[in-house]
Amino acid sequence: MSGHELSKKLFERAKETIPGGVNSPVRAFGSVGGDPLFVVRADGARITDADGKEYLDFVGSWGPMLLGHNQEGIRRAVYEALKLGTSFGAPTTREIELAELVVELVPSVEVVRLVNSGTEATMSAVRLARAATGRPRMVKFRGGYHGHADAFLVEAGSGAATLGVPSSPGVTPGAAQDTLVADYNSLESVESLFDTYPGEIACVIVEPVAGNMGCVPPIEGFLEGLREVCTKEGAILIFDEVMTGFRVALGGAQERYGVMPDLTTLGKVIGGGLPVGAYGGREDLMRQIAPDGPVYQAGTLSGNPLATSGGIAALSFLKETPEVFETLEERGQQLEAGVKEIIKDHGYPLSWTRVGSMASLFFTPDEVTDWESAARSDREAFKGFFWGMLDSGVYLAPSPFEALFLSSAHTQGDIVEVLSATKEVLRAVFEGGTT
Ligand code: KE4
Repeated sequence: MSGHELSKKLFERAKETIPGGVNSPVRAFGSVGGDPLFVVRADGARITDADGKEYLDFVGSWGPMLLGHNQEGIRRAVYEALKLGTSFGAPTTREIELAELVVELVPSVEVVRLVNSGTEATMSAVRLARAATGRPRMVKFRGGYHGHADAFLVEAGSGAATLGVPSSPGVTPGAAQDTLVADYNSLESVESLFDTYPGEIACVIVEPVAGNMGCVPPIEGFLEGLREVCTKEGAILIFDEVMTGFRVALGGAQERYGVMPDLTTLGKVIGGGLPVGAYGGREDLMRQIAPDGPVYQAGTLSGNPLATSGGIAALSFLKETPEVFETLEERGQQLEAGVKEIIKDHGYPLSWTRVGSMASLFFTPDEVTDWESAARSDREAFKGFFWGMLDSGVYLAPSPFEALFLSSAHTQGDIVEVLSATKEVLRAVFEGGTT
């Protein structure tokens, strides 16, 4: 942890005026201790901190940086947009272009509304589902994270799980009472809720690949089962693809697994690093959103010309260069093979999951299929691993309940580098070796 003096000073200063010194809790290194790094620039697969140290980055801004940092096409597009102004509060052609790209690329989306974050997308999608069905209740999954709207902060994942206080103060019983919690990968737990609350459940919202309890893939038949039970029960199936969208396939998890939700929420990659979220899906549902219909949702900066220029550049690049996904898969396979070899050769109590370019190393030997199994992770061992990797120049998410993200900017050499560091650091963590 030595050598981060300037970050330390900046953190002390930040804490004077910002809660916890950060604008999003998971950045505060709460579950790994120590002070967060202040990042001053990023290029490709690397970030540079305030003390001038460079790191191989596997956080990727928590998902948006699928093409690596400071990607030329995105940079140029935003620069050109900047010359024309920053926000008009009026319709712009870029909003049409981005909406048309989303409709073209995401199989189930017929109509889409742009917003500013994943949270806005998910809260709006649930409001729409409740309006369209006239039902009050929502089903989410233990360890699932869908942003910080009140109704979601019930046994949430990501930062909420990291903080160990999944149900946040300030969320009133009224806001939480209509949130029902099932277990990820357990169709039975979902069916039981529908049996208990017949005719009351408006929607099921699911991360089709869970990424906020670590990366937890759907087991065979889980997504298909959710589709069937929602269709049978007349409930809306919402795929929260804020993390998986445009990442696990060009068309997201719904393309990868061939299961079509009624509504999809998007974020992260859709903005190319600029603040863009979106929700969309069946036209008969989306036409109920104001001003077409009565379901109100709005936003001063929604569809912002700078943000949409970043998103258009990112999605256009992916559309025109689909081989990027082959590169991402190759890197993922290279990393996976190396990690699995280390685990096998040394018998470490670890398990590994991966879907495309999102993955997790869990500090538990048991297979992770849901929150309960993820929560068995050895937090102290993870903490030692995190700091050992950071001291080795590798920047991982500062939480055992986050995914690691590969980008198309990560080279084969970068994967060799991170595997070498992983081997040394795990030896130190589990065998007391020196790193
Ligand atoms: P935002 O409001 O943070 O843009 O999106 C919320 C959200 C919704 N749905 C899913 C599946 C998500 O992963 C997220 C946000 N993910 C976290 C990382 N696990 C964001 C990082 C943070 O909170 O700072």
